Amino acid sequence: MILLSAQFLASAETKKSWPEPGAPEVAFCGRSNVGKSSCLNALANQHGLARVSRTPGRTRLLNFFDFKISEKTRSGARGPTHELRLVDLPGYGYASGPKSEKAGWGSMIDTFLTERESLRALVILVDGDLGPQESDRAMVDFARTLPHQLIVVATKIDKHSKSRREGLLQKAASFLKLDRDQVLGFSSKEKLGVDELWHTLVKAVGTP
Ligand SMILES: Nc1nc2c(ncn2[C@@H]2O[C@H](COP(=O)(O)OP(=O)(O)OP(=O)(O)O)[C@@H](O)[C@H]2O)c(=O)[nH]1
Ligand SMILES: [Mg+2]
Repeated sequence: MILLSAQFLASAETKKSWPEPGAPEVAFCGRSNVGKSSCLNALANQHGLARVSRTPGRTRLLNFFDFKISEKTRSGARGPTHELRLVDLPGYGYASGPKSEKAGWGSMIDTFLTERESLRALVILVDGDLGPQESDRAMVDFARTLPHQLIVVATKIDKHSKSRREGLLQKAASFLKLDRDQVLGFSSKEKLGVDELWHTLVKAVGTP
């Protein structure tokens, strides 16, 4: 894949403030601190597009980013171009913070996932170091009820030796009741899985 452009479009909280539908959208969801914003930055091949933090709960709004990407032909030339809008969501399962605010985030994510007409796919990121949690399994089960493509990304696999990664990904898939090939290993730190994820995203939104 050849990245042509990546830019921030808008932040939104309520349905009223969502940007007008444009390119097909992919929502990035997962527990706080799992590496959603870092994953978007890796896809954008830049550090500062989405805000990353060691403190969980950094992303508090829906953040929309517009991407243009071209496929690479066998000879390395530019193939068909795709436009995608990737949406960085606040994390679920953030333990601290006021209850009312937590409920607000939950409904902000829920409303977006169930009511956004231009949404085509859902990336659920799970911590490939820690392994998927009960909240991730619940999220995957919820995602199965939606009419969107589902992609699971296991982040931070750089924390494990190469020889252990395949076993971890198999375990994650079976815990989430998915086929092994539905789980992609990823590392923002070492830029592992970036091209594979791009191919999967383009396929999932099915743009010509
Ligand atoms: N080793 C390693 N650390 C990572 C990776 N991806 C993210 N991190 C670290 O994990 C922490 C959280 O990353 P974020 O990208 O901010 O996570 P997030 O899911 O967007 O978090 P919230 O916005 O709080 O929900 C940061 O300290 C990152 O540097 C990775 O692939 N490998
Ligand atoms: Mg974030």
